[in-house]
Order: sequence, then structure tokens, then C-alpha cells
Amino acid sequence: MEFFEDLMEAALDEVDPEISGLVAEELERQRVHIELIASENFVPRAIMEAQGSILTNKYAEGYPRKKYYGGCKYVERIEEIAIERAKKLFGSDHANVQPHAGTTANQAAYFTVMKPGDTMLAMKLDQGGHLSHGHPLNFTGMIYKIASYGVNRDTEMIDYDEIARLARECAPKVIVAGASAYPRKIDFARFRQIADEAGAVLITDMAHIAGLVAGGAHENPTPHSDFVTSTTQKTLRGPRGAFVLCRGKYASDLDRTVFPGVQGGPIMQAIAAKAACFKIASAPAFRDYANQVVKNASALAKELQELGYRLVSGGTDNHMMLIDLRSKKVTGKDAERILEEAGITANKNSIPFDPEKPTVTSGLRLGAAAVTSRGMKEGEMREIARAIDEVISASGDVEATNRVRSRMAEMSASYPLYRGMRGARAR
Ligand code: DSN
Repeated sequence: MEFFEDLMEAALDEVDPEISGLVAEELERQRVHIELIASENFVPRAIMEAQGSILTNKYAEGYPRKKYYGGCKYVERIEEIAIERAKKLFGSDHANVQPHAGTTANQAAYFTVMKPGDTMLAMKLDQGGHLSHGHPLNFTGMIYKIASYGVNRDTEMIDYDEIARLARECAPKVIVAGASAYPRKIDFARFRQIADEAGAVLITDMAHIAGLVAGGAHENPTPHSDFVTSTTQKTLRGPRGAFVLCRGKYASDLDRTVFPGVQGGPIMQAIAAKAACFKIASAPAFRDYANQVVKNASALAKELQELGYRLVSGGTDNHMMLIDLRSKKVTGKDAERILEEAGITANKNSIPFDPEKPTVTSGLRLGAAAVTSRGMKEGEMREIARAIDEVISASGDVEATNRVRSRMAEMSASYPLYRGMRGARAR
């Protein structure tokens, strides 16, 4: 390659074959593996096109019509469209589409209404919450007083009476609803009632279920919440990024907190991809997708239960489930590893009151959003459940692993992924 002459036009595989090769290998992995990580999905190509576009060249600090840079005519319009679509999709007074990630979106909502030392009541990480809901190693655990709620030991479901009791006891400034590993519907109206009784601001982190909400397969937290935060890459099937919705009275404070409070320049190519994602999620067909995700999760859960697996809380209402592996004499860590060798990707996850440490765990979290995006239905879910059981029952025995890996690759091949792209095999 003539570095200076051709650089602007050269493709990645000419400029950097090492990275290009790894991207191609990753595409091949995505094609042949059954993807069950509950927070992952496959984006439509249009989303990648927006995210890989020339918008990466543009600085646009500030908000539409109040940008601090020249040349913002088109990117301003893109941001306005993204804001309007987000507001309409979720029924919100206001949207800020600039946050780069879910934790930043939460940070922006917290900083808008809390001062260091204020109390926040949120779900414990080891019972389904997120790091940014008060973990001691996260900024939330460092600067706020954290009170946490979990699930009921018997039902393994959120105990709303217990949250109300804790709220009366600790008088939190903020209550956080929402979870990263909770397989049941969340009663946002009840959270509102608890927040009102405690005089607290209700922030709902709907990152995991945003696509289900958009598609009408889960109750919408927006009418009940002061703020709603979300990523766009999970069930919503959009780019890696985030947004915050809020009631009108918080709008200008939230915008100031996002910029210049916690971020500088917005990532305009991500905002364009978020706009496209909101458009796709508004289409009637997205309702079918969201409902199929729930049906697929339910089929996977039922088959696993029939095969003798205990699911936390006894099942699922949403896109995910947590398997308690203790009776199978395998840890979450080992299950994750042996399943990956057999072409099934999932993640180890603590179960409520887990006796194992978080790096080992007794649980496995499975989600149906990505396989549903490939077009798989209940029949495939049952087959995947049987494949999981075959590998776990054989403790990762080489023959069982090979058998399952070839069956999973065959199933994947029936649902082609990114047909026009060159994977490692084509190289
Ligand atoms: N790490 C994500 C998840 O897997 O749920 C949440 O941010």
C-alpha cells in the first residue's frame, strides 16, 4: 500500500489486515454460534451503515440550533429526528439521545437530581441489578449512600412491600427500577406509588427490556417514571449507545448534565443509528419481533424445565431466564466454557443468594433477543434447550461437544446472517 497516496480510499484489509482478519473471524463466530447472551442482539445492516458513516468526521457539541460548531446543518436535523422519534416511541415529554453508554445515561439522570452523599435505593447487582445501580466499585457506590433491595428468598421475585419498607426507612432521593438479570415483568405503577410515598424521584433503567416496551410486549415505564434511561443495543436492536427520557420539568437540567456535565462531543454517527433504530422499532412488524422474543424465551424456559433445570423464579415473562445449575453439579463459569466449545454463547451469572463468588457463579443467564433477530422460533428454542442439556449432562465430553457444535452450526446456517459480508471463510 502506498500509505500517503491511497490512504483515504484504502479498505481496512489493505490498511490493517490483522484487525480486518479478526473482524472477519468474529463475523464467522457470530454466524455459526447460537447467541444467547441476554444483552446482545444482531443489528440490521442499516444500523451499521449509519454507524459506520462519514458522520464520524463531525463535531457537534451542544444541542440542535445551539451547537458550538459550524457546519452542523445536517447533523442537527439528524439529532432532532432522533429526539422526536424517541419521544414518540416511548411517549415522553423529552429525550436526550447523546449518552454514549448505559452507565453514562444513568450518570446523567443521577447527576441531574442528586448531590454527592444523597441516598439512592436500587437493586443489588447480585440479585439482578446493574453495576451503575450502586455497586461499591462503581461511581454510584463511591459518591452516594446506597440502600439496596433484592428479591424475595422464596419467590425470587421483586418484593414491592420490602422496597416500600426500605424507602420509608432510608428516605432515598432516588429510587431506581429496572434490572440486568431479572426474568419477570416489573410493576412500574407500584414503583411510582412507592416513590411518591417516599417523596423520591423514580429513575427506571429499561435497557434490557426497551425493545419489548417499544413492541408492546412489556409495560412502558415512561408514564410512571421521572426519568427513563436505556441503551439501544439490547432488545431494541439498535447501535451501541444510550438515551435518557424525562418529564418536561427536568428537560433543561438533564440536557445540561449530559453536555457539558458528563460528555463533550456527541457521537453523531451513533445518533443517526439511534434515529434509524427508533424508526425500525416504531414499525408494526417490530411488535411481532418483540412478541416472538417473549414466546421464544418462554419456549426455551419450558423445555429446560422439562429437562430438569430449575429456573430462578420458576420461569420468565420477558426475553431472559436464569438457570440455577447447582443440581447439575456445574458452575456458571464451567457451563459458559463448555457451551461455548459446543457453539452456544451465554454468560455465567449470579443467582439470588448465590453461594459462589461472582467470577464463578451458580447460574447461567440466557436470552432470546439475538436468536429471534435471526428468525428462529419456538421449535429451534426447544432444540437449543436439548443441546444445552446434552453438553451439560455430558460435562463437556468431547464427542457430545462435537456433536452439538455441528448441529448448532447446521441450525445457524439455515438462518444466514449478513449475507453480503465477507467472513473469515471467504478470505
Ligand atoms: N452488561 C450488560 C448486561 O449484560 O446485562 C448490562 O449493561
